[in-house]
Amino acid sequence: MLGTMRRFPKTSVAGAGLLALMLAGCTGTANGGEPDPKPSAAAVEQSCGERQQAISRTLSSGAAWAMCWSVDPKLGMVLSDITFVPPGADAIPVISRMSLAQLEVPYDSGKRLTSDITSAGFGGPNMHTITDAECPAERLSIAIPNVGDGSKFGSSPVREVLCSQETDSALSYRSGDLGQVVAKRKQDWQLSTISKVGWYEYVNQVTFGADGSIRPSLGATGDLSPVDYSDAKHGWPVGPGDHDHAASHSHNAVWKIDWALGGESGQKVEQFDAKDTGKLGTDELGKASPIVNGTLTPIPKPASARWTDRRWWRVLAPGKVNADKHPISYQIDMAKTDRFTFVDDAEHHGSDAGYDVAFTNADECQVFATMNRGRCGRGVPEYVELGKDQPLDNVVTWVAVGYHHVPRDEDQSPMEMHWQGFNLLPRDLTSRRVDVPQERESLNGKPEDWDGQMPPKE
Ligand SMILES: [Cu+2]
Repeated sequence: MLGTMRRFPKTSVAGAGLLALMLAGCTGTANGGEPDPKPSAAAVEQSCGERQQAISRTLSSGAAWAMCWSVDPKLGMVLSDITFVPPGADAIPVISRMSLAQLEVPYDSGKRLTSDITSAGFGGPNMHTITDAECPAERLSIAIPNVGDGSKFGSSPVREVLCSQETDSALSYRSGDLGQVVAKRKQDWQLSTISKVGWYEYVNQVTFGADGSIRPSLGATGDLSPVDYSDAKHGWPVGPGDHDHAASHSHNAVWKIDWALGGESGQKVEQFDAKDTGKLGTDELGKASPIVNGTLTPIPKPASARWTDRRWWRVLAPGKVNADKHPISYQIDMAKTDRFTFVDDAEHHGSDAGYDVAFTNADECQVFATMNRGRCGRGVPEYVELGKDQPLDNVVTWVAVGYHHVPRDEDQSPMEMHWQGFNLLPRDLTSRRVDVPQERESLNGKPEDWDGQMPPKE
């Protein structure tokens, strides 16, 4: 299944060079040209730094993912130099580094607040060894220091902590037009670790799709806090009768994504909105449907933003285009979120300091979403404020996703896993889907002659 093995250094310069090669020569492969029913991406093995390990996987589309993984005492699983390789094309650097950046858990009773990344940490002893029971797939080992980063005290036993699993991910496409059904299922590649903080056990997972999509997500299981019981207004009865109200609480998470699209810098950010005007159309087909106006608004400097219906953002590399001459980009799609403002942000910047996404320029000192140390700012609102006069160039995206957990009887015991996360979707990374079936080789844009079924006339 694997093609030729290629190595390239992790420097962005080399990555950008390969990307340029891909863009110059991609028209004959992934983006139209010679029919290749089962294209296979060249396997790329990343050259990773100290305390990092290279991993890669070729999926059902023939595309491959390659990256380095490591475990930070506080951040837990860190993925870096994430590269996507469409079948038959060269590697596209996508993300320099991504991880969780904070998890704050405020209880509705007002009696408990934890900042699980900065106070406890997802790495070190809190990152638990996994077995066949949690991960009946490939389990990868790495040295996990018992104390801090292991450089001064304690030992660093090598333990199996990373679950690397390919999963069936349902239907990729089906189309019965043009006289022949083409259909294909797809695979995902899931990387996950388990960290125990207090009574909760968190699954920190990133899912890489065969289509180039990336889904960071956080799952919570374990047990309800045995010391956080409240009343009907602030909890839910989980024992017999109207007693034992387990306190409701929020799992408020922020992820940090440092982009590598088109190289380390030269990236831009745009916000898409589609406004329903409520007015009916007036074209030759008649007044069929309300006009919805789509707009792209540049976000030129560090800023935070709120999500609303039909809104998404994208990070693009204006200097790098696909074979259709569209700039390559990734779309940030918010999924379900219980919007929040970190308690730490509210205390320092007021109750309206919350955000769903924020965009800043990369700064190695800006590690955590709150409780950050150093002169670069305490948290995301300060990063935005401090950098607001510098044009966005080496873009970092902070994505906030909250989950308000009202306990239920089924949470005992153990608690059924609940999930929160968001999606990163390739937008024009390639000029067409990465695995065009042979039957659709000639289709890119508005068909000149469409032999298939047309929609019924009203
Ligand atoms: Cu919970």
